[in-house]
Amino acid sequence: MMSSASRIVAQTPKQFNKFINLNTRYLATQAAVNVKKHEAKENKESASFTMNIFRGQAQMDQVIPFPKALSQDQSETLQMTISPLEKVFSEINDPVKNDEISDLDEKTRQAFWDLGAFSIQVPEQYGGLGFCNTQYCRLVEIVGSNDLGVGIILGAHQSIGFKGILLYGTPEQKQKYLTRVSNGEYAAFALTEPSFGSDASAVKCRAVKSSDGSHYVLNGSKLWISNGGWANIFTVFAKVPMKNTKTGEIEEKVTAFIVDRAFDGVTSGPPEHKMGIKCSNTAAIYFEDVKVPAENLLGAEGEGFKIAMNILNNGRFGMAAALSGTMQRCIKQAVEHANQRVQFGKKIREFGGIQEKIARMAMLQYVTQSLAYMISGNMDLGSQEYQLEAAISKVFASDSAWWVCDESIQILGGMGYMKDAGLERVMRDLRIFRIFEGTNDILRLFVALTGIQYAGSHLKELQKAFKNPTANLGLIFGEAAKRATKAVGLGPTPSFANLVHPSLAESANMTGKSIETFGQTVEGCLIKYGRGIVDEQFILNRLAQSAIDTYTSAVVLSRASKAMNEKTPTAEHEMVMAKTWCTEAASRTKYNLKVVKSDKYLNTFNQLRQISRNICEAGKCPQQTPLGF
Ligand code: MYA
Repeated sequence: MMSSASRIVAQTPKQFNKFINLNTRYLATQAAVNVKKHEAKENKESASFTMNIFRGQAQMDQVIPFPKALSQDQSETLQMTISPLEKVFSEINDPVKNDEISDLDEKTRQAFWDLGAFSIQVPEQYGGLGFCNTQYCRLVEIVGSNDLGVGIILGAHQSIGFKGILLYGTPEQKQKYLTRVSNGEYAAFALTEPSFGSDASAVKCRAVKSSDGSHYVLNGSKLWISNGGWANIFTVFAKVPMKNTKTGEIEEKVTAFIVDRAFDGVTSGPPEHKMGIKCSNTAAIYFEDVKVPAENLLGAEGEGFKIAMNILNNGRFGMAAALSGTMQRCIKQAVEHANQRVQFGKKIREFGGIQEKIARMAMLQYVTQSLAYMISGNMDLGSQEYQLEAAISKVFASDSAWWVCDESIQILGGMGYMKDAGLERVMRDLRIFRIFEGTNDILRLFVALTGIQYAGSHLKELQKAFKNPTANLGLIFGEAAKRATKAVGLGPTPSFANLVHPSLAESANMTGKSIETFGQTVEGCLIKYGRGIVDEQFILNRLAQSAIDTYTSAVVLSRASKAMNEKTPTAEHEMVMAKTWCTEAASRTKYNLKVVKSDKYLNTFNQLRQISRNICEAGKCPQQTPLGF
């Protein structure tokens, strides 16, 4: 189908001028978005599926085929590790006790250390298991199905605590610290401060280099640090004053350090009292004139923000893995109940209301698990471009697990509400997952804005041509017109039906249609809002939701196709789940993309803004009861 822009190009001179005006305006707004805070990035092709849907393109390299990341050897090693881990959970770890005492007793801690569960991805030369992301994913899924509190202790340690050393450490730093974090010493990631949570560049902790360059003097405090009270080794982010080589001015730039509790001036506060994940330790950390040796700089001065973001990106799929396990556990409990509970003369599994719940819970778990293995597999195969997908996996998993746990409780009814059922603990544990490691709200905006920025960067070259249309008429008529339509997603409807199992071709076509509409809608939003799109959170959230629905559809199509092609015992079941997911995701996307273009709905957004302002100004719900007092 021809797009509106390409139809204009093909028609009259008047319409051609309209095309130029439209695109000049569009390109100007694109440029404005690109320089939101930073210079426009290079016009670089991304291998990320999610990035490319913002241009209306289906880039399938990192989606189909489903990544096969493990060698025979790795599979066998993994299988040998699974049963000892399950044994510790069934015989030693007691989630109820952990929750009650808000701690993990010494015997249980030691059992996890002995297994190597604290250093799953540390190379063997430093005392770890040397596992890849996919192997880690499988183990974490088991952790998540047993005890999320333990998951946080393990995750805060290795997913973020020492991950910076693994990714950015010098050989000396690795030798010195990875051996310690694999051998009984806890690590923690210290980013959040009393004055910020989401706004990670607003770091106030400060480190000033000594005049002889031998060390930095670190001051400041960090808040809500998981493992904070137990850790000996911290990855700390602090601002360092440094000279801008271009302007000569002194600027404060976020920088990463490895800080040892043994350094004078490092202290931590008492454990926080939390709603859930109680056995994990959360505490404030204080740094008072701490002398951090220069060799403990992690990466280069001023690179700390990127390092922090990349550590978080690198570990986020772990949350999807853990929560896939949690959902499995909740579903199992709900199904056991539905299979035996009789009401109104029938097992409750026979009722449509229960069937819909179970089916939806199962699909959410299937999608989450697919995301975890898709992302970890791609990472193992060398992908460097997974930050949007990782953010999506975290948002999707934590929203889904919350809903699945809630519905499990609903299926159990009154029994589900009782402490003995164990689901209320899981629910309390789960609540934080939508908040930490980047709130879901912030990560949705991150997905939308990063995608928009990427789509915009592709029009730089064309923008130059439009600055001098006479001289570049050929370019505009020829290549540029083609690129303009393609770059913004206005080419023919992207199709990848040929890449999936024939039984899923129709679903792939639906997803392709979503990608086309998505690219067009992103373009339309940019034309309309220009740089102001960064402040249109009602719209950005709907774009993010559409990106999530579209990416998850592609991922399950890939996984179910693999199952169908390999004729696995559950292939038909997976195929039905994938089809159902794609149909519903495509109609949500159609709706969400319609909403952001419709005056009626935009007016509703204004009304919502107004309602919120009224409440905030009153500081409460301002209306009286209908009784008038
Ligand atoms: S740890 C604390 C977690 N905290 C956060 O996650 C902070 C959230 N905030 C942010 O992520 C950022 O501040 C946001 C951007 C996204 C808001 N990847 O101008 P900008 C680049 C790559 O947009 P800002 C915890 O909770 C961007 O492209 N690059 O920045 C413990 C730009 O680059 P350029 C990124 O508006 C929980 C530049 O940075 C990313 O200031 C314990 C500036 O961008 C990114 N993500 O903010 C969990 N973001 O200059 C335990 C930005 O080139 C683990 N950029 O254009 C549990 C695990 C599960 C269990 C495991 C069991 C074993």
